[in-house]
Amino acid sequence: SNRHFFVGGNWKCNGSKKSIRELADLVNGIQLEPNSGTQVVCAPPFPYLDFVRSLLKKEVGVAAQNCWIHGNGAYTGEVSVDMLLDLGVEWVILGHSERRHIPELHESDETIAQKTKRALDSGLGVILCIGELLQEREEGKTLDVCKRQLGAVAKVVKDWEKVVVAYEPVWAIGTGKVATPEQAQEVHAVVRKWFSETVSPQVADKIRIIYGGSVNGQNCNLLAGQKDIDGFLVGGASLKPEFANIVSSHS
Ligand code: G2H
Repeated sequence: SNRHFFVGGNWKCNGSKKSIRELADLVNGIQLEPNSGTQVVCAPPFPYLDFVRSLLKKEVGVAAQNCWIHGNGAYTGEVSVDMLLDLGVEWVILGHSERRHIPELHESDETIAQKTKRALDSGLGVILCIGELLQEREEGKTLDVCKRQLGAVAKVVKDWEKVVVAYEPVWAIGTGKVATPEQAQEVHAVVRKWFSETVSPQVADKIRIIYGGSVNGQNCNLLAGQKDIDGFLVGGASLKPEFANIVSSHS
């Protein structure tokens, strides 16, 4: 395809100034094949965004892991899209399953859709995460759940140019139980078809659909070889040297 491969490192709630300095060195040292077009983005916790933007070479993007649904104002404890832009942050991860499903957070489809709209309207790129719980997969609801999560966003977002969709089956996240290439490809193909039918064939052809959930240096190559897998969102392995192998898995 003509879609540029996209690899995000979701550092989640991890890191210190010391460990992050080392990780930035590692990411800066990744040699991308000239003309590969592969896009690499790192997502540190909020307090380290400015530090990480200053450490990483400019070809590597920086993403926040969340953003506030409204603008600046009397919203104690929140971080606005304007602040992210001011720091030179280019992307935000929204709808991560941890934000959807951790009981203390419990973000709804509608909240995630409104955050996505605000981020896109301000010029940020959005890594929009979708995916089913184990129980939903066992009940045969995987595709319905993904379509419902995307549908909420499609109600308020018309321009998908700066969206990357991350399919992350919740049962595969941080469990070491990676989806098989066939399982992932099946969902990615249905998601692309959904875009073709619901948004437009042009958007379906262009949009990157990346896979997340226990991706590592061993399993990345077969996944990357699937027709509709355009990259990865990497958690645990993005904190380790094998992140370099994952970035290079697309050959
Ligand atoms: C899924 C993924 C990164 P991990 O959450 O978004 O994490 O690779 O640790 O399963």
